[in-house]
Amino acid sequence: MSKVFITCALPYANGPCHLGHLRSTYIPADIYARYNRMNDVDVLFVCATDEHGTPIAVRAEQIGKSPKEIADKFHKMIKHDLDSCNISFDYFSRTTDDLHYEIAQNFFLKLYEKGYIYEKVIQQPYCDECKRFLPDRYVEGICPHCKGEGARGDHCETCGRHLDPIQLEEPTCLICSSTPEIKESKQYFFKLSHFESALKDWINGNEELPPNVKNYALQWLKEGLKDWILTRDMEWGIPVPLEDAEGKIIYVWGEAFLGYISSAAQWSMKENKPWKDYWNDKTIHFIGKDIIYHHSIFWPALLTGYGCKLPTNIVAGEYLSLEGRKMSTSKNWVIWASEFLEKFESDILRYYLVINAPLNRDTDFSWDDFQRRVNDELADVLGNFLHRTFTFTNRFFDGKIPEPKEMDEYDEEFKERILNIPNVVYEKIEKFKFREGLIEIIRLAKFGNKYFNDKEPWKAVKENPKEAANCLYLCNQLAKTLAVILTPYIPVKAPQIMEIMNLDDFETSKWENASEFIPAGHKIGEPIPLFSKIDDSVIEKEKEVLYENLKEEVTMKDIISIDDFAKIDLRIGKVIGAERVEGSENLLKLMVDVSEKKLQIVAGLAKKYSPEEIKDKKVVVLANLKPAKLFGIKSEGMILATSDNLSVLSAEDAVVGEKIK
Ligand code: B3M
Ligand code: ZN
Repeated sequence: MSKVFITCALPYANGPCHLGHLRSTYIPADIYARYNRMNDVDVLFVCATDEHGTPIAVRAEQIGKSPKEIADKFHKMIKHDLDSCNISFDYFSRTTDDLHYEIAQNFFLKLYEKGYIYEKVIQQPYCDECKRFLPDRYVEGICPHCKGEGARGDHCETCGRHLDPIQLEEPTCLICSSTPEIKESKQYFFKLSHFESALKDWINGNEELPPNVKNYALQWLKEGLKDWILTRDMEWGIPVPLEDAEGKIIYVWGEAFLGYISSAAQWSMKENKPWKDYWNDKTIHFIGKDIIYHHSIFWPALLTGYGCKLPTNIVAGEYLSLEGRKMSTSKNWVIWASEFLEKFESDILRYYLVINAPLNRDTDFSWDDFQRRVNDELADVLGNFLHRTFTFTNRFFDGKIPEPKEMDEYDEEFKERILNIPNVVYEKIEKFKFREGLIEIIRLAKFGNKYFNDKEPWKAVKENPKEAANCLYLCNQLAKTLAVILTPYIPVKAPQIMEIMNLDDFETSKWENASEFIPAGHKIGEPIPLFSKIDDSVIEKEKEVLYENLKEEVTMKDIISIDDFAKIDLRIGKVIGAERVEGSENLLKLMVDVSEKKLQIVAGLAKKYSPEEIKDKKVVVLANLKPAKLFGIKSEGMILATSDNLSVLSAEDAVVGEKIK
């Protein structure tokens, strides 16, 4: 039995899944996994949440939680999203798992021992306030290339370029907003440049790589490869397993790939089967197009350095826009998987996201188009064909598949197409052309409807019973064939078709049995409605809710979410020093102890309190305010007080440093 190792890009554990993720990566991979299982291929299908990296660390710091707490929350949500869409992983792990740490560290060590990782002292932004280096997203500034604002230490969203943090103009620390200095720090680099020609050979020699992956990879290779910095000075991550590397962790992209392996290794322990056999037979990575670079260049180079077989193929799904606009989670221009799947069945989502466009093309989700396809194709074509076939069989043949007799040419043509369709679809899926396979299926269902209409079995049953029998015989065969080959696409509905037909699991689960004809006389059950139409009012409502988000962008300023509130770090602080600000009637310069740190705060309270009066008071402090200068004096927080009376909020029996929630 041949084997295949199938992976999906590991979702970052800092947000739930939206339809774009499902479309580009998870649904195609799941179709491929299910299809292989039905073809007697031994499948190992794994994934995990990617739980390190600065986005999670920064977010954690901003809302006063630990990165692990955030990862826990989103791991659960993501798992739920993928389960609701019936993504049939054999194992779904996490990169914070102990085994993952071990595997990633060993991988790093082996590359180091082989000389593919070397040390180099480089210049990095350092925040003197926070007392730490500022990797990746910890620093923000102006992009040196396109002058876009809000560029991060590793990447500019405006022009899409990869950046070195010290290139940023007007850099600021994302946590305390002060201006970082440049300091030297030792880091570890991966000799990516060394693998340039090996990668060229691999990419050029790999016939199977889809054009989008191949073209991008070749373009980058043409530009020449630079060595990759593989470590960071930060806490959240996998420690570099070397003696003099304290405080350094492996860069998230230097260990996330190993999640494919560690998830498989977990599965191996559970099932007591070696995952390596799968890897060595055939390995397919399903990813989104934004990480083609990582998978076609960086990962194969790491694997080559380590001495491991390279993946067989990389399948990259392109972007999904929403109602013609780029999806944006920050602008809430997005449809979350969980919200969608609460209202609509997962199979119709799978159907729509596959039939909508080929995987290697950007495409758009629109509510109207979704409704049209569900109503016209699933309900009117497929659903209708199945329903009339089953209803007529019950009404005129006592629920038994009739005996065929002397088929005419039309019957023979139809029969031929039924016998052929599994091969047609097989060839498409083999080439990752999932949409094309599905189109062929719908085309044949359409033909089935036409055949049914032309044969008019409701008339024929009285006038020419043989013709009616042939018609229903063949229509039932098609119904069964469709059920089998639709299983990878719509894994909930397809078995329901089988159930109606009283066909057991054996028949359903094997592709090769897809067009094995059911014997005449087999009794089927009563039909149940499988695909219902979506009402206009449902779509109108969805559009209304979605388009509200565009308005909210302008009007929502006054309303904050609980997450926004959680960003506000309110604490009890004790005023330990107070003096008037010279030249100002309003301002007091205070030193406030919030236990972890002492904040210098310039407060407009001088008209109400003298320095002596406010000293030793326990007050409520906003402790994570962006520092600013007032009267030329740095102010690092805010004391809460009423706006007219200037009465300071105090809590004398609270503990200094206590958080307010
Ligand atoms: N966590 C998600 C992304 O960039 C990233 C994938 C890792 S795959 C090893 O889409
Ligand atoms: Zn830029």
